[in-house]
Amino acid sequence: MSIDTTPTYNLKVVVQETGVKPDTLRAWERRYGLPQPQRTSGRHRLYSQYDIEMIKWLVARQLEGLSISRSVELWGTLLAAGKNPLQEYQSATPAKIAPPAITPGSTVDDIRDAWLAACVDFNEAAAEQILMQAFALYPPVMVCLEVLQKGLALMGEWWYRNEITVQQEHFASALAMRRLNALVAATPQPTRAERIIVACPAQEDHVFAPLLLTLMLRYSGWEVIYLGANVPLARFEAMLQSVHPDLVVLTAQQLHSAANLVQVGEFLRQQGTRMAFGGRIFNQMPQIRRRIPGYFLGERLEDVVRGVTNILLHHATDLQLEAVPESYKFAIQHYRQRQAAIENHVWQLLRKQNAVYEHITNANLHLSRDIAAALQLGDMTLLGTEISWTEKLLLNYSMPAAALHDYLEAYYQAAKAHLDELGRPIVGWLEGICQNSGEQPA
Ligand code: B12
Repeated sequence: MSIDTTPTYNLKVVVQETGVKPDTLRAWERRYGLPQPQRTSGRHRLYSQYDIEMIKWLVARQLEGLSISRSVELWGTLLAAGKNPLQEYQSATPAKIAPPAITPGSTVDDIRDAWLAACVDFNEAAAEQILMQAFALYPPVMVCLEVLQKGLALMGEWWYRNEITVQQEHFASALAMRRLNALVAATPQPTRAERIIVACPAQEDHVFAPLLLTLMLRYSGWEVIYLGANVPLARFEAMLQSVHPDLVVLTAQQLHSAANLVQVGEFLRQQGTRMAFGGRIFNQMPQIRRRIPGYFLGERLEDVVRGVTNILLHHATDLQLEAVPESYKFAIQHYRQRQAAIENHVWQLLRKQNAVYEHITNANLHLSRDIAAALQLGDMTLLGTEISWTEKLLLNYSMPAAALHDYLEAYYQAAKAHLDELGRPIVGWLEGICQNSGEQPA
């Protein structure tokens, strides 16, 4: 079946048909020579049905993850091989092309709003098309920061407030990750001599930040070895010996994963390798920065390149570390030995109140991780922030906060029964929190 090549349609029709912005179409024509519409006597563009199908084809390839330049190249390769690209890839063309959500003059804020709306609707075609237009208008790092990162932070906030479901949040983060992965995969070869490892510490699954900073550092010319989520300390030595990094950058968004940086930082220091770090939790709890044996890179991802340059090229100043009290170190060991007995005791106490098994298991997992983290970071009051976060979450989801208080009371009784004087920081903190919660109206 041959498609009509008669110049028939003006730019407005093509925009309506394909959803691609006029600026983007003109940019493709200028940069890649595709499509090449005829002109009217008044120099206005006139497109054929074939041009429209070609544009839709290019859009479909981008939705599959190709860059526009690769899509154009693929078009040319197929033609050169005597094939018809429109037939070769017909089945992959999306059934539904979203209407243009972005108009000339759209700001990044408008683009973020449109992307979020498409994600909330589970409309992948629209979300991808909006991103494609955003990347045609703005530099990649700017789109990642202004649309994806800020968009994900908003999604997280809306989930917390029970305004969207966990499925909507997962959908958006999956789309953002896919796009970021494709950008990272297409980064150029390094131009600088230094080599950087980027990773999340153990128990940290949030990989958007480390992946984005991998992109930014590679764009700045460094060689980056990206390790992804949840990297254990075990066998790190072997990696250091084979890779010889100039810097290890670790990102943590939560309290317990931030605490894991203490051990990694100490290990790297012994090995003579520098470590730098950052992440949401260090902005929320600035006091923990001084416990981590590494360089704090700043509060924003935009600060990372400057921070790394400072460490690698201008030899950053010595670290200002604050030691954790010895009593806390003993408390951790003691708590770990007794943790199973405490949790068993909690279960015995709450079983009588018909508590839900999954809730108790979950609560034990989170509280024990946070207690260990607070001890490692030398400040039991850090736990207060985590408890308030959980209280508000329960409130937002109309769940009884009383269940949390009952659980903490049971944990306090169990800890008192199983911990001796070495566990004083833990029992003391639990005692304080139970007394305070008793004073508050339920
Ligand atoms: C997507 C997401 C997930 C995805 C992650 C997918 C993936 N492949 O990465 C999944 C579903 C796996 C997930 C899981 C969980 N998540 Co989550 N998640 C998010 C969400 C929505 C976005 C995360 C993200 O990528 N943000 C992008 C970053 C870059 O944005 P940002 O933090 O605003 O970044 C700014 C600064 O923090 C800073 N920054 C961040 N990193 C770095 C690094 C450096 C070096 C520097 C300098 C600066 C910097 O720069 C930015 C400003 O320029 C956040 C919400 C949020 N606000 O981030 C919640 C959030 C981080 N998650 C949260 C929670 C609770 C969880 C879970 C515990 C949920 C559960 N019950 O299982 C698990 C924990 C998993 C684990 N073990 O790590 C909470 C954490 C709260 C807390 N008290 O710790 C958040 C904050 C949601 C909320 N509003 O409460 N999550």
